[in-house]
Amino acid sequence: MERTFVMLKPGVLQRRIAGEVLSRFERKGLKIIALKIVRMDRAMAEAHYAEHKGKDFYEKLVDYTLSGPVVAMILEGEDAVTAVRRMVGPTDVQNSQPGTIRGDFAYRTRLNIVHASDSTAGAERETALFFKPGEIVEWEDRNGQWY
Ligand code: 3AN
Repeated sequence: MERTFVMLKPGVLQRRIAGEVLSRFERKGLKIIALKIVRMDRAMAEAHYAEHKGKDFYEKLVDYTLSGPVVAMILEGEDAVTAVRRMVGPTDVQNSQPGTIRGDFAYRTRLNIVHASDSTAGAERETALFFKPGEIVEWEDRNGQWY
């Protein structure tokens, strides 16, 4: 089963909408196998957003990421990377349809509330940055026939 990494950005805890966002992934049928609140340090934020270093929004993006704790998680499901990206919606919030997480909760692209891995390789890299192997809990899915 495929795994993906998701991070709810600092605005989510500030706005008290972590439960609402998390419940969307659960309702869809994705399985939470790791979950924690993390206060990232600068090295971690820079590693996470290394591909954007040098872009005009990079410094503000890193500052925003460091402005408060984030909620990090690993979700499992069939084609989880693509499924979660579809639920999250496009990066540019002006293109995010209502019904997507960004479309429903975000007004600014830089504050687009959620990060989700864009590939299985990305998911593995980001998972390693946030989680130790012992923090990932594999559990038996007794409702598997529903999903
Ligand atoms: P995504 O998060 O959809 O994979 P990326 O990886 O291109 O998008 O961008 C990472 C983060 O950088 C976005 N979540 C967003 O917060 C910020 N970002 C990307 N493009 C812009 C932009 N043009 N202006 C401001 N912030 C941006």
